[in-house]
Amino acid sequence: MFDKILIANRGEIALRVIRAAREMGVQTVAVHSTADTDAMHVRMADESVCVGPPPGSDSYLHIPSIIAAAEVTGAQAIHPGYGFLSENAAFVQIVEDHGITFIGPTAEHIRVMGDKITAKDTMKALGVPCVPGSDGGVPDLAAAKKIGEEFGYPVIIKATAGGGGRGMKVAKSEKDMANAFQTARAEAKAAFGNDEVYIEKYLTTPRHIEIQVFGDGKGRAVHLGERDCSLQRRHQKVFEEAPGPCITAEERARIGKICADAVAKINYAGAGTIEFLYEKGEFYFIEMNTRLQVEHPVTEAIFGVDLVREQIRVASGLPMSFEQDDLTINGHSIEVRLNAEKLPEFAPRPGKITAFHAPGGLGVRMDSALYDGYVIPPYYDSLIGKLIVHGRDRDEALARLNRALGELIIDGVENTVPLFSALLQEPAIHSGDYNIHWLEHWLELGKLG
Ligand code: MV4
Repeated sequence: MFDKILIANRGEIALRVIRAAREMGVQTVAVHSTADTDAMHVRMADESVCVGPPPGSDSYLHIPSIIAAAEVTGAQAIHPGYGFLSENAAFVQIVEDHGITFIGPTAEHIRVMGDKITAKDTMKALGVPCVPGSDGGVPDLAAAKKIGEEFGYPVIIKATAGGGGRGMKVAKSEKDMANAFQTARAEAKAAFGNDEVYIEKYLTTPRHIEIQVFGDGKGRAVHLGERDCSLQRRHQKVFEEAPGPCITAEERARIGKICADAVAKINYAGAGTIEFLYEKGEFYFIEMNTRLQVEHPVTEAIFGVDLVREQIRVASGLPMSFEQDDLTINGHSIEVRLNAEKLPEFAPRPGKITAFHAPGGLGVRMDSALYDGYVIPPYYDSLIGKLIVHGRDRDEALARLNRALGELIIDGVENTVPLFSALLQEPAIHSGDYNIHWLEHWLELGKLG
């Protein structure tokens, strides 16, 4: 096991990693920008290093400073959290070249899954069901129209270098194709410096279901069921749950085994998430995320495992502490994302927290780096915390969420708490009958004003 690791991140996820490391007897090094001198992750780590000025590109994303911080503190490994450098294959390569262990998959696995066509080809070859569409890149408009005819409209044009919803265009019919195709290409070129696109049949009302996988890097892997993350706004998840309200035990076992077998076959190491669209009882692979995800706690809650502890174990060469047969689901868990944003526009609102009180009690977990008097800087993501509840069943989890939101106090900055209070009044939330478009429709109806 490592003696000391560095956490190349901030906020709640830095705390999350520090907590796991401390329980394992592993020393921690925080890095921080000059805007984060008073941040909780700096206080909670055993040591800290200032890595640069406030903008992420000059600090949390500045590879030479992060490597230097690991070298001067003698950290043997780096945990990237999510975002920032977590899916940067070049960073992983540099870390390893300096004799430091990256707590996560190999640079090659990150590279393969970062290119969305290569990711899909790889998954398809491994037996994972994919959305029907072009085999690889679509070179020109004529080829695009051929795909539209072959698979039938609507189709969606996606950037190979994209992901997470960036650089996508829907063509409803052949009339739309010229415009959609050229726009998708131009936007891909501008955003990623790569205009390669691929085309898929557009699924109109799917749910977003993602499978948590975990590999030891030596050919063993397990799955930890699914999360339903269909409640999103502009590709930002706001409410996530596990298990999925619409997924049966048989479906879970089947798609879970397909995913675990796939990542076992490629010797995948650590935590990964295989994203699917789910419609009419079928799963369609869209992307794989090669990192720990924001919403990992709902999986931890129902399986009773510590995914960060497992990441650190596997990175240090130890085996995972469970096998597939050890993993059984207990109850239901829901996470809501607390963002410092003004509703109904979701406009970022940095500023000073004048009062903070975290809810507690049975089945309540609050992952947040907030404290009384903390000043949220304007430079980073607006996520200020995650409230995770766990109940014996979905109804109990929803009741517990309602109760915990009532106890929570975040004064001084506008935040997304009122969104969840309003959602808890909605029959569709209680029945679980929603898809990826439900939240945006609901917001358009002016439910938040
Ligand atoms: C799709 C789709 C419909 N059909 N692909 C958006 C994020 C990116 N990971 C993939 N996305 C989608 N891909 C096909 N073939 C609809 C979406 C999509 C979506 C997916 C998950 C969650 C929310 C979404 C919101 C709009 C569109």
